[in-house]
Amino acid sequence: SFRRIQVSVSGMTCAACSNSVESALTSLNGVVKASVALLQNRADVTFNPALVKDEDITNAIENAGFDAEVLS
Ligand code: 9UX
Repeated sequence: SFRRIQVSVSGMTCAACSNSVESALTSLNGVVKASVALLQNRADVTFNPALVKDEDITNAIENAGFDAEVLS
């Protein structure tokens, strides 16, 4: 079954920021859904845990230029 996590994302200041985080997450093979809420500083990510680890999610966000911490 898929795993769904909430990630705290800091450093996003505009809609282009949240769009780029969303694109970075969606482009990971194994991520089935990613939605980023700019005002809440949150990413909601659903993925196949056989293909993606939590750390891959935070690395992708950090590589896009933001700080990330898994909340749940
Ligand atoms: Mo606009 Mo968001 O330059 O960093 S993409 S503030």
